[in-house]
Amino acid sequence: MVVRQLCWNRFTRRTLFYGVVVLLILASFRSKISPFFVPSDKSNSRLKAEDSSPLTRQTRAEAVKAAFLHAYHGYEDLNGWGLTAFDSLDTMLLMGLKEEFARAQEIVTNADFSKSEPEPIPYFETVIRYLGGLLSAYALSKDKLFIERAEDLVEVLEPAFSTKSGFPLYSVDVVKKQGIGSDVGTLSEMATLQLEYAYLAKVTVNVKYYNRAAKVMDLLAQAKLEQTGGMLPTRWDLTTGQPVDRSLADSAHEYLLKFHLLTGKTDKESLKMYLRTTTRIISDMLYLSPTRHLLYVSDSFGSTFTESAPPTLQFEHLSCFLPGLLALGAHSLPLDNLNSLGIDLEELGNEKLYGYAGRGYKRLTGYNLKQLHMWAAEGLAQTCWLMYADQPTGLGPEEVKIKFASTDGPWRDGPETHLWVDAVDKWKRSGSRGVVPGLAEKTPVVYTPEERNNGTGSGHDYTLLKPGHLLRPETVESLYLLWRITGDFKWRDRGWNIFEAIERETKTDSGYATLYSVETGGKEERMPSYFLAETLKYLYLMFMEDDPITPDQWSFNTEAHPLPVFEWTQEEIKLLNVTLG
Ligand code: DMJ
Repeated sequence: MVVRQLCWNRFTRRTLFYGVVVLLILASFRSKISPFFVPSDKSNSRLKAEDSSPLTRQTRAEAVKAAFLHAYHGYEDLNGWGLTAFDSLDTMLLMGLKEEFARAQEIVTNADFSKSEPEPIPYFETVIRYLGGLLSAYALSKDKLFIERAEDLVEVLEPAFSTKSGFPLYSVDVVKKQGIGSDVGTLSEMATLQLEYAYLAKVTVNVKYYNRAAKVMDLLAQAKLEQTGGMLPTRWDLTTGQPVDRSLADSAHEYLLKFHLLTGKTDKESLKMYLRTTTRIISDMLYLSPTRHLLYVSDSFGSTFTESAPPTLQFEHLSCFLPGLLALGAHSLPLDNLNSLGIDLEELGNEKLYGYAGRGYKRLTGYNLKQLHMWAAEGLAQTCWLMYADQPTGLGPEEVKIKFASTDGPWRDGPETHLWVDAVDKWKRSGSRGVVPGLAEKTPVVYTPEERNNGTGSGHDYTLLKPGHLLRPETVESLYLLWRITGDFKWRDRGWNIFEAIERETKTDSGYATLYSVETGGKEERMPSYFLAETLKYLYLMFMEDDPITPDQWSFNTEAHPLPVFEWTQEEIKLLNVTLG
């Protein structure tokens, strides 16, 4: 899993004739459809003139809002501080839910961060949910209460930084004021704080907060990554600040791009790290399934540093943030002209240093990188959506295992290669005819109960490893971003189908419930706060009339709390000692 430990897709084409007709139609009302819709390149332009009517969109947005209200009465808590209220603040502001917001403000005002139940509190979850929620509420309301409480919270979290390296520990005992955790940290849990601390530093002009974010970025930039070809691995030594394994799973990767975007594209190191990560993913971790040719992302056994490392074939729901992230990068960065930023991809991947992985960097220089990233984003997003559409419930499983025709490869560079980039190379060499590998439109295959029971169904080239559905946001997050970035209505329609399935399959008298199985249903008594903070927010923004959260002006933290893009002023650069890479 290239999981965000917590994952991107799109493209096709039409004839020039249809393209022109559709674009003319779109041009007449595009500001209403997608305020920052940018016509994509031609491979990306299968735009359907099948937009739902404004009335339908409005009805859909209202339906999502009603779901939010219903869910808000079901409640999950963490730390005993009212997690759902904190995590839901900005969704309420975006939905215009004044009464609920006022009540949640009370909870924020009265929360006592010096006590918690249970003890100790997880650092990462507290940052992305509570701190992210407070900061986003401030950005949208300008109510200083949220900044005051954010500072109170950050103070309570300080003991997490009692490490030699400057990476935080796993958790904090807020009563004893002690950081708690093992000497080995997990990437996402120790390197997903940079957006929140940088924005807090911007608003308060407090160097302490800026240093926390900058230190983590510096540590990542200085890590010795020869063994992983420039990619950040999962487990790190919290004393030395260096990686201790080669496994490539994780999603603190998301913050590499988003930190660069949040800080007005001024930090070059984060951009370079993002380019290394995505080059490694695209060159070595994207595969095609054997029969339907679904594009998926998978970790490798051991290290992908060597040519022979086969993929684990595991594909997780958590990885489905990747198509959205790739699309966002392709939309926001001059990937087709990195020279304009003084960046040379081949140099970034120095073959001498990175060995086999270095060759991947060289290989990608032969492509229009913006286009390649968008292809990857589209193909992956289609697979993420199919994982939903293939199931009788219409909801996606937590994890699948992709089937493989032969267990011993070849995984790459052979005639039967399953590595996506090999297939794209071959397609390109043969004149780029037809659809890009992994991007052909797929039809969902839903097995009948008999086929499931007798194991006679055919068409799915995967089996369910973890069949539950956890109301997670990653797939709708990517569908939302693909819709906003490409303007292709199919992504939004797919989002609506998912919302309908949520309503049909998971609604309870008091909220919404996770499912034991996407095949047979069966509700568990659990409704995670991210369902309100993320899943319903992305769905709502997809349908609301004028989505104010434009990707050029806002950056979502990993819990979908939007923070406004900013640039450091000269004075702040001096006061905070900001280094602009
Ligand atoms: C959320 O808390 C965040 O999206 C996090 O980054 C990953 N896990 C959950 C949702 O699946």
